[in-house]
Amino acid sequence: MIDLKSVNYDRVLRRYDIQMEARETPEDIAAKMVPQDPVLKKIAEDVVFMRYKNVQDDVTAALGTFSPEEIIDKGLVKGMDVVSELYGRGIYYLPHVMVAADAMDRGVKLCESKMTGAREMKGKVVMHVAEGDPHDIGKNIAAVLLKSNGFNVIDMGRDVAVEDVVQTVESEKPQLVTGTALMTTTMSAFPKVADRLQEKGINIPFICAGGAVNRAYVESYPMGVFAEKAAQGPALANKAAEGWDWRKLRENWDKLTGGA
Ligand code: B12
Repeated sequence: MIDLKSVNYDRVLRRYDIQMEARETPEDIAAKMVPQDPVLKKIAEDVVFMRYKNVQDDVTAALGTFSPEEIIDKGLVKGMDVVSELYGRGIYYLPHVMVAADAMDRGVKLCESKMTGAREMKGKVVMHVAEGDPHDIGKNIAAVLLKSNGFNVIDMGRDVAVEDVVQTVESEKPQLVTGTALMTTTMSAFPKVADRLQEKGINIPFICAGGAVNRAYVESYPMGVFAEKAAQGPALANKAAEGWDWRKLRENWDKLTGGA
């Protein structure tokens, strides 16, 4: 029997960091995660603190110094990373997340309109979010980066049925297909898509991303090539357009993506 009078509760609380977490405010957490550069920091904070009215002006000001791709990757996405952390800790709730996502979306759209990337099409990509999954923020960012890098993107949106993905790949004949899944209940759609495509004799790389999946899972079914960040998309897509198959992309994954 434990003698409860002899337990030092301060030590228990300290050990699990409960006291510290309870005291941390969104501002404290954001300060540790947002970029150091003052211009990018302001943009990340616009997303974290849902200042959607400021995003337009702050992104416009940043466009003088940073490329649209940098503003997305090092400012807007960093802000959304903080929002994810706050939501995960139960400090933010779904309404916060939705307003923050709207702020990010405004910034992404403005960046997209300023992108001057190569307009000559390198290849075609079919993108989707897994069946049953509504989380399309990351897929939308990846789509913007692929478009700005000269890919013709067929964006099927979110919650896309396995058979619809297969039919679209069959009719559009892309060099690459991508899937995003943030929920453990939806990631099992990926091996189904891969199996159905293989049954039809289609063997193109299938880039799979989103918080629910990791490299080991994605490489456990044919055609799967993992991506951790939207910014890794163009490097993988460039090679797929050059004719690399999914096995070669997997072998050279660290080199192409900078590891993860
Ligand atoms: C935003 C959000 C929502 C929004 C989604 C809005 C939208 N339009 O996307 C809303 C409010 C709608 C929502 C709803 C729900 N959500 Co939610 N949500 C989130 C949250 C907070 C952030 C996700 C996000 O956008 N992250 C930022 C983006 C940028 O990240 P990302 O998509 O992963 O993309 C990155 C990479 O994966 C990659 N990437 C993605 N796609 C692609 C594609 C290519 C080609 C490439 C190269 C790269 C790439 O690039 C991006 C970074 O550079 C997460 C928490 C978390 N920690 O992730 C929960 C989370 C995903 N949600 C969760 C849940 C459970 C739900 C709900 C079921 C909640 C509920 N009880 O109702 C509902 C869904 C109901 C339904 N079935 O319809 C869980 C999933 C748990 C699980 N493991 O299954 C999470 C993890 C929260 C949690 N900790 O419990 N959610």
